[in-house]
Amino acid sequence: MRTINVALIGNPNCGKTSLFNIVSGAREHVGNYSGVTVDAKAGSVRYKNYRINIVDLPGTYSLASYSPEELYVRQYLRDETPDVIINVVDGSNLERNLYLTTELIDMDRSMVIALNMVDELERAGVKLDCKMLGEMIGVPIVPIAARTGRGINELLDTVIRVYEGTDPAVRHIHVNLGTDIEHAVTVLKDTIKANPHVGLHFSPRYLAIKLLEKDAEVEKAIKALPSGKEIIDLRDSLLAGLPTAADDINMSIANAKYGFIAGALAETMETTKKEEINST
Ligand code: GDP
Ligand code: K
Ligand code: MG
Repeated sequence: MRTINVALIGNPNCGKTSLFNIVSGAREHVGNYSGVTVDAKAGSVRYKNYRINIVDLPGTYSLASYSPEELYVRQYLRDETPDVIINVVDGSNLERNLYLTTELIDMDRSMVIALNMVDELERAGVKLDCKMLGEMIGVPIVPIAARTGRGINELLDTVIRVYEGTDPAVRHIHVNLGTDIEHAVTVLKDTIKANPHVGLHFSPRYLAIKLLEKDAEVEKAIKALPSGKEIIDLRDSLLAGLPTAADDINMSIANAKYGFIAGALAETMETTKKEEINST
């Protein structure tokens, strides 16, 4: 039997633990995230010809290095390199949840989106074309309701297809960050790629974006490498050459990502019961 190591990644309260419990048969606490314990719970399930090991990671809104949860998840992705990420998103709060997705896309990892709480979407009269949205962002999207177990087999089937490299929705895309920033990302990315000391845990594009965002942890790691200081100097001169003030670049990157999400949702999401929602 082959083994697939899967990590659940998503915002707090998107239903990761509910999904973990229903897949692995565990009975971990479900509810509002306390934000106190930062750890991972591991479980396992036999499905078809596979043993699927599954890890429930702390909830996080982004993969910056500001909170202990963010650092923990990022460290996990660096050190444990799961075969497939299940990015759990709360379907009733897509715009916000998909921000983390754009950061995972930067990382270029094997990934499936579990679009959770479809029951709530349906109750609100929201129609989402998961297939089209998945094709637009290059990640297969499976609608689920973790609380009831709806869609779980389809989710596991998709994990297997992504692992085996046979899912038709998988495609590597770039969220376009605008001409100026894209130019800086490309120059920095190529320099990172050319440095043989940079490890392969994270994609060069992800590292380039994090350096432009002045991510303290990534900066420290790159600086410690042979010729790493040259990469940081290049980053500084690229930032100085941008029309955007260095302090505003994080905002520009975030805006570009939110713009991408809004555009994708505008084409794939439809609210059919507007009146009803407004009158309740
Ligand atoms: P986590 O913080 O990501 O681990 O999320 P939890 O699994 O603890 O779930 C957060 C809340 O969402 C709990 O109240 C769950 O009962 C609820 N929840 C989880 N899955 C679903 C679902 O499919 N539908 C609905 N309506 N609620 C859900
Ligand atoms: K809820
Ligand atoms: Mg949880």
